[in-house]
Amino acid sequence: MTNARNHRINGDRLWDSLMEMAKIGPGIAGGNNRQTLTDFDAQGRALFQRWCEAEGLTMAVDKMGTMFMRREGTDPSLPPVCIGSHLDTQPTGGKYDGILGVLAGLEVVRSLNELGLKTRHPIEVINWTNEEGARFAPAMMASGVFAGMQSLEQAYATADRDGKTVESELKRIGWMGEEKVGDRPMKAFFELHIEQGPILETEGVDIGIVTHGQGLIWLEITLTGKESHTGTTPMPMRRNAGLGMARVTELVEQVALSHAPNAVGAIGHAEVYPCSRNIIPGRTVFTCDLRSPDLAILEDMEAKVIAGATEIAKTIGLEIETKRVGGFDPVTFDETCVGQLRAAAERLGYSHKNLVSGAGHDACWVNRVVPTAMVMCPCVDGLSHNEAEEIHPEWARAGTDVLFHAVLESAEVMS
Ligand code: HGY
Ligand code: MN
Ligand code: MN
Repeated sequence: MTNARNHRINGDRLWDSLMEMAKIGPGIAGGNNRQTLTDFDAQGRALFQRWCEAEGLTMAVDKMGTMFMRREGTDPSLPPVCIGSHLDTQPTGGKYDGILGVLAGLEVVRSLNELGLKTRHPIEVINWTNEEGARFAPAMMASGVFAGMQSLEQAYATADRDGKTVESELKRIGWMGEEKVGDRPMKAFFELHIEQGPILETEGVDIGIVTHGQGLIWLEITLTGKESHTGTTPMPMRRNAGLGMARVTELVEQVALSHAPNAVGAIGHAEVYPCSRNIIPGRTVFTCDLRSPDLAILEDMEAKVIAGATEIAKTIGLEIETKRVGGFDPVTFDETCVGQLRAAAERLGYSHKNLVSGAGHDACWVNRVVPTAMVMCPCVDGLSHNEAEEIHPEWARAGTDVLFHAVLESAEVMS
């Protein structure tokens, strides 16, 4: 390790960039609504591209629109050390979920340039398309195609509620690249992300070293009953798909609690048809979000929800259809990369603890094809996927410092 031990990133510059990016795709309550492949997403991409090119980076874009912003190393034949996350947000998202990880990568490059440091390996800062999966399921879509978890054709054909497809929207905003997805060599991938949970803040710890990520299943259920008048249809004659959804919502809660504390479950996406005040819902479509760090528990939860929902449908006289629309097994991150992050936190004097990520991240998929690890910083009240999501500047600075030093190590900084 060279004397780079004293180098620090510029936390004020990072914070200014976060606030600048937050102006694009404003939400209605102080957060962001910069959903993937919208015009706001395109504006955010263009700003990120301008900032990177001002630092001398060159851009490559693959067929899923993922952006690879490259800083050459002294030996261009070596695979790059990559840093990244996502600039797309939830419809009622915060200013930091994903964005911190991308702009922290840019800050690492800005600091390298400012300090005049060279690295043997190239460095690439990545903005993965459609991490959130809110507009187009599943989540972590582009990194999933990159890791071979779904085909480009499947991703391209995915449509949003208005019937617009990933392919048509990528073309429309002008971000469909030429490069085959998954072709790019990488030495390692590091992602900085807010914790999106309460542990670090509650325990007063600066840094989370993410050793594992919990697994996820998105189980979409369609219940079909019969639309009829809410006033005239006698109760015993009703086939109420809305009632079915309500009972499955409670079922998911009970199944998750039966595996406490290593399981969580909820239904966040729900569509009621025809959604008229005086028509009994004939059809409901909703997604059960089931998670656990333990694969056996995850699969048991799915089985219990399917069995229970089938029973509920039978009792009410509904037809039921279930299908997985997303998911990934629990993740164990790469020991070498995890060690580099931990050593960086120690060298920099930041308190740190091991964490299991509760949320899914692009790193969870990339880890299947590239040595990968994550570092986390606290967030206020552990709140995320809410426009009130907040972090403190010093948390962003600490996380980016740790990322910076792990990258200096992995990319072999020259003295
Ligand atoms: O769903 C997740 O865990 C991530 O925020 N996309
Ligand atoms: Mn995220
Ligand atoms: Mn998110």
